[in-house]
Amino acid sequence: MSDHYSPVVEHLAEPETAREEGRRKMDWALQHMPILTELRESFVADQPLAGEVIAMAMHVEAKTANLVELLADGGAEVAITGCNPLSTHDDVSAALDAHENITSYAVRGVDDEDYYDAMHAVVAHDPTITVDDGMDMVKLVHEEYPELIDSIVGGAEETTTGVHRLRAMDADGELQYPVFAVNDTPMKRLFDNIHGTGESSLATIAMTTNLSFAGKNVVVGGYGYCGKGVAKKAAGQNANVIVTEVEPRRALEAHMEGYDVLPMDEAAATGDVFITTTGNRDVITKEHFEVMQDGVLLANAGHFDVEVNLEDLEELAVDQFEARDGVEAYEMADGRELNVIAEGRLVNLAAPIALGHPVEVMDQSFGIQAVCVRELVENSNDYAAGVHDVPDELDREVAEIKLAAEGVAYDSLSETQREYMDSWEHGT
Ligand code: RBV
Repeated sequence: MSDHYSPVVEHLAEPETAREEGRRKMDWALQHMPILTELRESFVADQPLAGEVIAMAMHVEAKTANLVELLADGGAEVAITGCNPLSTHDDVSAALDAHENITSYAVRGVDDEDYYDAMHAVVAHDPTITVDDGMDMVKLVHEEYPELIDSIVGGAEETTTGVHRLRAMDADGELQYPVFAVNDTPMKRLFDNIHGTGESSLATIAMTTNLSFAGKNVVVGGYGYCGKGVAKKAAGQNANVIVTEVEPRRALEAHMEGYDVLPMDEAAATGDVFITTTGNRDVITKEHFEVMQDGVLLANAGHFDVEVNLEDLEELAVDQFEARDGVEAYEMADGRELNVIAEGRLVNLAAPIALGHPVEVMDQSFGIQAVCVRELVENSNDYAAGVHDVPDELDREVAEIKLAAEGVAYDSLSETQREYMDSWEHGT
């Protein structure tokens, strides 16, 4: 047991039972995480993170917990809290906190004050490394604990929105330590963002509402990696997919994929289900709510809860009630009811029954996280302050572990082929 103050244990009626349940969830996930399992062997043997203190703000559930334990078993002291007030699983948080080198401050459903108190409590451990999903920890350190920056070797960022914010911070000359853009690696983005977001968002909406996508008009806001996944999987469940976009090439890509592409002003009137994935604010606002059909479902799969403008919706509503667990119905003056899932927070993690992305894809994302943290410690002098792409050999290392675990064999280039590819002199 760790002797640090951990609010999750105080919060639980039966901490011991919760710890056991949290551990059971972690064990199940780990059986399907061959990358973390393989990395664990070398992390335990080599202790690459000995002496490091890692501050994390991530979705505290079973898969993340296995990453946290891997980092701790690699020699680090880890302090963690949530990166969304609704995504924490308290039993997992308690199980993690029982590890002697881990303190978990994450508690589900906390108010803003407790949420930020937990962030401060994590930073009070004097981190040498930060691991974020959304950049909150980097922001807090820079704004309120600049004295820590000199001893921080670097950070790693999980998600599109976090990388976007970090690049903006870097462009302003404000980012004062190196941070790896984990999100932007092939091993993360082509799997987690596409398959993970697509599958878990749709599964969560289906389970939360007990409704089908078949034959419905599903409006996908944004055709980035996440939007592509949501559109593809919705089409696979026999929905008629409508995409909205602001970027001409992405709009064209969606069109050529066979989806309807419409401005949100038009899509609003025909959609049955709306899923936003843009990373921007005000994707669905007052004028859209005014023309929507009775009974629509509104969900957000972007990192922050600003895509569906709930203030506008509250202003229009004459009544509001919980229609089901995780579904809030807003009644309009003309009698229409618009249903918001999981308070407009990222639906695949914040709905009451949400489990986050499937285990297999998180194994990949967290495998990249782990090798990035190792890289920061081993080669810290190679990285100046700023956002860094993850070295390709690290991404390949993780891909190779995964392919071996899946029993997938693949070819390699012969010397002649390699020479051919490297040469500009060959022609007709
Ligand atoms: N994500 N985490 C989970 N731990 O279950 N599911 C999704 C989990 C991450 C995903 O990598 C994405 O980039 C981020 O959550 C958005 O906050």
